[in-house]
Amino acid sequence: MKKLDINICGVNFKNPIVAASGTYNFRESSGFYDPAALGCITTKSVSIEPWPGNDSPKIAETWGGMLNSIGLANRGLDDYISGELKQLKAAGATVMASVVGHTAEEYALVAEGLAGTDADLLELNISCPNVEQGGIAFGTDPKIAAGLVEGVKKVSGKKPVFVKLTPNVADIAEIARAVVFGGADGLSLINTLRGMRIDLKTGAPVLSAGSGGLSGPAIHPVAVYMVYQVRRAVDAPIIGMGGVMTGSDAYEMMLAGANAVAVGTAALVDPEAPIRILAELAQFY
Ligand code: RRO
Repeated sequence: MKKLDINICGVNFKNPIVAASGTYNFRESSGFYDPAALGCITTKSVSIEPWPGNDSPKIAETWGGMLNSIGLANRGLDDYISGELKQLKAAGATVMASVVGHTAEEYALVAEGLAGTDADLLELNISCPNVEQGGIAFGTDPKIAAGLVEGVKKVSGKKPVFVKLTPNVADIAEIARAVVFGGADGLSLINTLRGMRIDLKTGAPVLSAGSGGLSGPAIHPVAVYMVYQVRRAVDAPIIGMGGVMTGSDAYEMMLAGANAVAVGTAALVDPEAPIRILAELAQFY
């Protein structure tokens, strides 16, 4: 296989395929493939204190995808550093730690806590659609988004800081420009699109939280379009994601302007999908 390694903000990625946040879990996923075989593993968003998440049902199926409303369930920063981060680094993986908070100060606290660890990059998740406080509330206003990044960059040391963007805005390029102005080193896009399903028997939403985030092949053309728009707005490296199911989808994302491509929902259908997609992508080079 031709060498596919790339350098993103000074970090070596063995290849351009990345595990998307929230869809990789060391305990389960490492039984299916070696995490060091991918370009990078993005871990589930972590907050300073444990976050319980939403009640079930948290998943609903749709044509061409799924809705989730996990609600940021995670065990907090200390558990992450001594657990999954340590395990992934011991396995030789390149790790992007996804960061979240209820407030801008909480994002900065998590980033500060990660600055001294061997996480390779940070990803600020300002686009989770499933929480009332934090997440998407920071990613839909350019000034608030830029200010949050600025605060994180003051304490994140040498770690490259990516920002994960939401598609639930009128102009994603405007948010991209704002966070790069605030100091972002790179961008990840797109997070999920807000959606809802209704139970025909009860007339009530299927998900306990009401709405959720739509992912999967249904959103792929939206993601390609948004990567294309953002590529024309900023020079920063882009990790493109959204419904990538095959190597062709990944290559299309690269043609739209992504430097690397993350696989999410495909790995929930088939845990080995990222490795298959990598082999398929290699056929294009
Ligand atoms: O945990 C979630 O509900 C979640 C997150 Br943090 C996110 O960024 N995107 C998503 O679809 N779900």
